[in-house]
Amino acid sequence: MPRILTGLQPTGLLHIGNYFGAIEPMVSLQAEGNENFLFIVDYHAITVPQDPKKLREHMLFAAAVYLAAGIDPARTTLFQQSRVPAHTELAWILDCHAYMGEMERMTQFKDKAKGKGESVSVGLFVYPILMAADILLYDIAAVPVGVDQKQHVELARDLAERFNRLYGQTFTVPEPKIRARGARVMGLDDPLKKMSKSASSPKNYISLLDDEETIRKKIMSAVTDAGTTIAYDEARPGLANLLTIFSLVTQRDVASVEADYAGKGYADFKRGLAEAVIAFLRPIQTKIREYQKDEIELKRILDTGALRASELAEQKMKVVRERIGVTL
Ligand code: ATP
Ligand code: LTN
Repeated sequence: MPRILTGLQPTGLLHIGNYFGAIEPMVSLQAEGNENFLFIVDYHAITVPQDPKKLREHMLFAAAVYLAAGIDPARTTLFQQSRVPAHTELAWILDCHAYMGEMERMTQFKDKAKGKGESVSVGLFVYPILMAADILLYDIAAVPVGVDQKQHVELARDLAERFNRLYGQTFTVPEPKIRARGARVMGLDDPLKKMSKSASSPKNYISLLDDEETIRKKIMSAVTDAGTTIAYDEARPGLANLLTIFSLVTQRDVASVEADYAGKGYADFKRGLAEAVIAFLRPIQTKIREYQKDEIELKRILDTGALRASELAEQKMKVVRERIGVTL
């Protein structure tokens, strides 16, 4: 059975880009009889300053969101990264096999370090190596991620191949799995950049928890171009993004959405989109709240996941320790 894994950072905010880029693909892959792993990357989150109390809350929120989205703990090992110490142990071993040159090419680090000067953490720099460890521990075939994470999965492939060459076959070489539509939902206020929770304005994104009025306001003020027809065109990135979102939330083809709005203008289209997004999010929001009420159950699910992940990770670490020569 092919193994699939992805991780998301525990932040208090998850947006529809995260949902369509990473969460929903995990839910559909679960239905195809794969062996799924979904984990909350708390040790990645601390590469930037975190308030400990909030981090804890965000972790439980993340777990509630995954369950609300349809992750079934019986079919997906759902766990917290820090509960499986093998992640950081393997990361150290991989640190010693990664090159400064290849790390300096990581575009996300360059983006995130911008403006931080000397005070950027070393953790942020080696972040992609911890991610490689996350993946390589479990013999993962495919990693569903948004486009922005493709370079990191490629680093994991390079490190796996390097290690296998040096020490003999140890790691499965993973493939990034990037969906055709939804892997790069763009910002509502700037359709040339991806929707991002660290955007300077909340108008950039639709949070999974936004209320109806907020969703309407954000969509009505989304940036579009001067054209008048509702037709998908890459040269009109604002409209193309809104059409993509419409199609994602309604599970309809872009062409059929266009057909509904033939002869109509932006105002009608945006109103329709806002209602479609609201209808899509409503049941998810209700479920998130329900799961959030039962902290004990959330913790129980994460405990079970950690136990299963630890067993597999420890088996792999035994081989790795032997291969590098530290086992007596
Ligand atoms: P930030 O933009 O602040 O770095 P983020 O929104 O990218 O944060 P992450 O925790 O880094 O959040 O990403 C979680 C997952 O969501 C990753 O798989 C990522 O590729 C995916 N993702 C993030 N933004 C988008 C987007 N706009 N469209 C599609 N997928 C996305
Ligand atoms: N770097 C990813 C989160 C992440 C991840 C992983 C994704 C950490 N470890 C392993 C897939 C597989 C991010 O920022 N979204």
